[in-house]
Amino acid sequence: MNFSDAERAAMEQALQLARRGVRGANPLVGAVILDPSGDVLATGFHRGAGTAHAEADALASAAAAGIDVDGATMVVTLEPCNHTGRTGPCSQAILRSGIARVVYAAADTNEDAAGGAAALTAGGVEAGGGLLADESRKLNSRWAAAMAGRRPFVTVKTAQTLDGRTAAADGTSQWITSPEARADAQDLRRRVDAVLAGTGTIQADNPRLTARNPDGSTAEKQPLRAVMGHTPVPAEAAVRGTDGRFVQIRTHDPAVVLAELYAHGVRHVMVEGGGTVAGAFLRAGLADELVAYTAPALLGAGTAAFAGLGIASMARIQRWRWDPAGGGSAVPVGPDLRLHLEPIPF
Ligand code: AOF
Ligand code: ZN
Repeated sequence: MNFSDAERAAMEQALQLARRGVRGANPLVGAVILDPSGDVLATGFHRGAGTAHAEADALASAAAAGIDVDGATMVVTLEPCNHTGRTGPCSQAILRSGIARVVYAAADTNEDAAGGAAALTAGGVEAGGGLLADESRKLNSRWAAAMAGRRPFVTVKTAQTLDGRTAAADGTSQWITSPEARADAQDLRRRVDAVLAGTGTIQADNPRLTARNPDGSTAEKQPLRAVMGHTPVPAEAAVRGTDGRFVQIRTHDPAVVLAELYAHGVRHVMVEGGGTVAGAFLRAGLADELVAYTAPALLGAGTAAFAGLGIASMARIQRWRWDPAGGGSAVPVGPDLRLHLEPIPF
């Protein structure tokens, strides 16, 4: 398929829009609708798992503005999906809309969602991909790796002092970060499918691992609460809860944990502690992003946030880089900083 200059410019714009979404179980996707002369009619982007897809968002904003998209072109950074997941298939929404042509960047490699381009073509819409495909793939490389590996996307989250401690030497850890930072972390819990901790954290802190609303009430959507490790979780442990959304996976191998969670339908897991479990995911190369709430406070001793990583020599140091997408690389939250990092592929 040949692409016009207007479509190329629209794809650049769609990639910028995509970056406004929140990283996680879903790819970052942006969409721009052009009229036949190449003028922008409407734009949209995907805000994160569970919300409207970019195409549906763009169609909705056109409809809200009373704009007719009959005969228009949809420029989108990912092949439109063809499945009913948390929302309906974009391929069908586009067919219903009267859009005449769809230009996308990268193909959708999620086997559940694939087939959108073929469905559009079969429905009489001209559809073709490959425009700025590398840029789109780069934006979603970690999502694509999780998809290809049939495993959940992994966010490792810590709440630490400036010197990387998650608890003092006597075991106390409440509270290193501010109420604002803790509320922000609850926002993450409400977005993921599962929250994971090790048996050591369960014994030390007896956490609930539930998602709470800003007012402290229990959130409507609860993540699966998962514990990894061999030590049995006591019958009275808070993490067991009463809703049946609890699993203990008796292994120390992050890959086994992810396979098990994927089989439970989990597509995004947040690893929340402690240092042994976080370190194990980093060592295995199975951490897709790092969210480190960092308080301007020092302990000089105590539990290290990534103790399990245990690298002894500079030659083997694990370097990360700032991730500007998904809410910014360093964002003040109350008196603390939320640092957002991505792994450098090795
Ligand atoms: C699109 N446009 O903006 C996105 C797509 O659970 P769901 O319903 O949100 O579906 C998630 C899958 O849909 C995701 O894994 C990917 O294959 C596709 N994401 N597709 O057409 C979008 N975010
Ligand atoms: Zn879709």
